[in-house]
Amino acid sequence: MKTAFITGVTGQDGAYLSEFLLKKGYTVHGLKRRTSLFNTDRIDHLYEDPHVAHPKFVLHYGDMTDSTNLIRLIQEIQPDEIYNLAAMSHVKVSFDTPEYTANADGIGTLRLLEAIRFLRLEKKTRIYQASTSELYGLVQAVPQSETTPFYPRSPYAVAKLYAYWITVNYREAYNIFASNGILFNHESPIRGETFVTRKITRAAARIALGLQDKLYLGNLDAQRDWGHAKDYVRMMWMILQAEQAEDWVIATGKTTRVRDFVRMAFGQVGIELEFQGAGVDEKGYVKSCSHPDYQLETGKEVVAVDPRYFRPTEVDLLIGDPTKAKTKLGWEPEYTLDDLVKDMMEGDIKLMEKEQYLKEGGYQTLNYFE
Ligand code: NDP
Ligand code: GDR
Repeated sequence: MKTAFITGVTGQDGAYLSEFLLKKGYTVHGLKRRTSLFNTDRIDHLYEDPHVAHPKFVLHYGDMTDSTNLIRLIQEIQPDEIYNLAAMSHVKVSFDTPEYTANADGIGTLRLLEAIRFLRLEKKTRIYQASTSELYGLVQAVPQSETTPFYPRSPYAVAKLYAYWITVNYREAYNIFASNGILFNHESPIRGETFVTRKITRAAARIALGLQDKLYLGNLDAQRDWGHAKDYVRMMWMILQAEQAEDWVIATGKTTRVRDFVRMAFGQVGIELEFQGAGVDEKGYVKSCSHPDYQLETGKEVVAVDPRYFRPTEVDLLIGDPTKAKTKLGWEPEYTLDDLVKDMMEGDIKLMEKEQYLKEGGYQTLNYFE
């Protein structure tokens, strides 16, 4: 059976991909960072006691900024497939940490490719690079496909642009099976809490349960092509099983505004929202945007805009064209946006009910939001 090495194994996609590959019989090795608190919540259910003989799921300490660590691990593991999912993946945070983002997301990819070359694994090891729809940035054309020009709009996207092209270059120069998946936004109940969909579903659940009063968001008019992470990790694997290494757009082909995602999520807990407008007033102050008469508690506004969440340069419109993936690899997403919102809301309602229980028992609960 095959052996896979997943960087970013503790993240949303790393967790779903590990589950997927283990079910297929792979031995999965994952790269995790040393942190002062445990960071393995998403993969704890896959954990195997390292003392058993021939464990199928093995974690290794490491970091995308540490070449010698990556070379040593790849030498030891001798993977058939590498999935490079590790990244500082938050677009807004990349404006605060641009140099680190370039190092981890851009040069980190080079480090893996160099390890394959240096260890002479070109014929054995295939590599998947987690590229992104953020590469399209400032709209050049829609829907965005494999041939649409890139125009990155953040330090994150610029770092990922380097990673995209170095992957193509190593494929052409050294004949490495190296493919980019240009994935559009994909979400799930285990999405990071500071990405907009999860921030919304958590807040909708918390507000419905009386744990939080208000949700502050940034640009409500951005449009995203949102899919379910489970559908997208399946495609990562398909990309590495293809006959030849190529680059692939993975998307649903539909786009939705942030404000409409808000409406859908709150609708799941019986809160019908009407938006009065969005943004900040002429002095730059937060402007109310949700209708004050929502059905649970008249007179209370639940969504407002806070400019701290605006980005210095925004990506306004993403809508992908997944025709190539569908026709050449037979990929079809199983989840609709409605299914996704329901899945996320169910997850967060369960989680917040637990929190409510703790709060009623007098225990400290989460009080930090971003
Ligand atoms: P997450 O932010 O959930 O996970 C990122 C993972 O990378 C985490 O395991 C994180 O570790 C790890 N990581 C971050 N920095 C380093 C580092 N320096 N060294 C080693 N590991 C590191 O991202 P997703 O799972 O959502 O996304 C997976 C990949 O796909 C990322 O590269 C992202 O940029 C890309 N992508 C994501 C899309 C999406 O919509 N989700 C769309 C297109 C591309 P830790 O847990 O310790 O923080
Ligand atoms: P994105 O995802 O930047 O597309 O990157 P995110 O969910 O952070 O933002 C989507 C859109 O929502 C707007 N927005 C807010 N965003 C956040 N995070 N918080 C807010 O309060 C808020 N209010 C409005 C944003 O301005 C933006 O327009 C994600 C990441 O997973 C990347 O790693 C990946 O490459 C891309 O998706 C595809």
